[in-house]
Amino acid sequence: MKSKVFFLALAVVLIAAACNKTSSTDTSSTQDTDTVTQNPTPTPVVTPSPAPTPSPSDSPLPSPNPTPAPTPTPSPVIITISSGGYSPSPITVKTGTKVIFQNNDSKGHWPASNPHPTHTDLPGFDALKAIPAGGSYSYTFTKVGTWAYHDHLNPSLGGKVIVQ
Ligand SMILES: [Cu+2]
Repeated sequence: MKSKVFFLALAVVLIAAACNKTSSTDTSSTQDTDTVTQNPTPTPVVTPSPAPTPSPSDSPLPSPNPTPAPTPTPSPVIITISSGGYSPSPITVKTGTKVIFQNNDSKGHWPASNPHPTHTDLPGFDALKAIPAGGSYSYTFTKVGTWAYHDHLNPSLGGKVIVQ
């Protein structure tokens, strides 16, 4: 460390000394030019201004808020099916929520969108077959609305999912 600092200081001193030498010689040479009073060149300095590149940062701009709304995927919701029906109901969920219909009954159940028997209110919301005892069917609600459903095997049972 100390030797480095020493050499740095030495270099500075040497450079300073060199500058002094050249500057002293310069003063003598500039005096010579004084005698040449002719001025034959009428300043042809046109200055071509070679800087026509106006801000190359126009095209980039690649980040105009590329992340619009984090929208954290909501956690799944479980609706249990028993001999008494579907519970809880009605239930309110956020868009994109996966609803799992868990059949805890000893018989099969078939949740499907209203109306019975066409199931056309919310196409796709239809187990398409009976969920066996202990089985489950899941549907992800992506459409805002109030979606009534029924048990296709026992249309008096059913419920309602409110998607916000
Ligand atoms: Cu039906």
